[in-house]
Amino acid sequence: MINKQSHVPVYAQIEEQLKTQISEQKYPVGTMIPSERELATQYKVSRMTVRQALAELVKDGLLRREKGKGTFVANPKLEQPLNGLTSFTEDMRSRGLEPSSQIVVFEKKKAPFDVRKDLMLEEGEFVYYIIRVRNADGEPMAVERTYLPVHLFPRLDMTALESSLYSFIEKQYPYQIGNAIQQMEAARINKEDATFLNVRPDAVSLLIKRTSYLKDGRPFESVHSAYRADRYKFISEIKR
Ligand code: 16G
Repeated sequence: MINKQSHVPVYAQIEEQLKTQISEQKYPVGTMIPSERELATQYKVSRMTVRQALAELVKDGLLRREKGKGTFVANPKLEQPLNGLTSFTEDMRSRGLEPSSQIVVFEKKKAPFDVRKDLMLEEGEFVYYIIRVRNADGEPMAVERTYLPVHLFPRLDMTALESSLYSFIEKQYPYQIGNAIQQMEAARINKEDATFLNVRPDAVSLLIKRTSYLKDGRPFESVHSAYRADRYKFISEIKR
C-alpha cells in the first residue's frame, strides 16, 4: 500500500489514502479513525509519519482531534456560493443551521482613512465599528469587523446586530441593498481571531473584504471578515 521508493513522501501517501477512505465513507462523518499506533502498525511506518499525515488532514479540516478521546472525521466544509449578495443569517438558514452572533465590540468613532475611502466619507465623519463572532449551530465560523456610516443609520442598537444586520437595514429603513465588491485572500490567522474562533494559532483563514452599496449607489458598509479555512469553501459558477 505504501511505496517507499516513491518521490511522494510516505506521510503524503498515507494522507492521500485516508482522504480516499473518508470520501468513500469507510470512515463516515463523526466516526473515530484508528489510533496513531494502529495506523503505524497497519502501514508499517513510524508513529511520527502517521502523526504528520493526520496533522495535515486536521489542518485541511477533514479530521478533528478531541483531547483525550481520539481523532474523528470532521463535518464537511460549508460551501458558500459567491454568486449572490446574501447575509450570514440567510446563508446559515438556507443550510438548516442556526445562526447566532456574539458582539465583541460596538462603538462609534471617527472613520479611519481607508474606511473613509470605502464609504465615501469626509474627514471627521463618524462610523459604527462592530466586531462580531458569527456562529453556526453554536460553532464559531467567522469574525467580522464592520464599519457603517452613522449618518445612514442614526438608530442602530446592539439587538439589531445580535440577529441580522441586513434584515434590520431593510426593515427599519427605506433602503434596498444593491450590490457589493468583494476581495478574498488567504492568511495565517491573527492571535485575536484564533481566540475568537477557538482554533490553533497556526490556523489559516480566508479573509474577505466587502464594500456594499445600496441600490441608489451609496456605500453602506465596509466589512473585513475572517472565515475559518478548515470549515469553509467558496464556490462560484463561471460561464464562458
Ligand atoms: C455576511 C457579509 C457581511 C454582512 C453580513 C450580514 C460576507 C463575506 N460578509 O457575513 O458583509 O455584513 O453577512 O449578516 O459574506 P447578517 O445580516 O446576518 O448580520
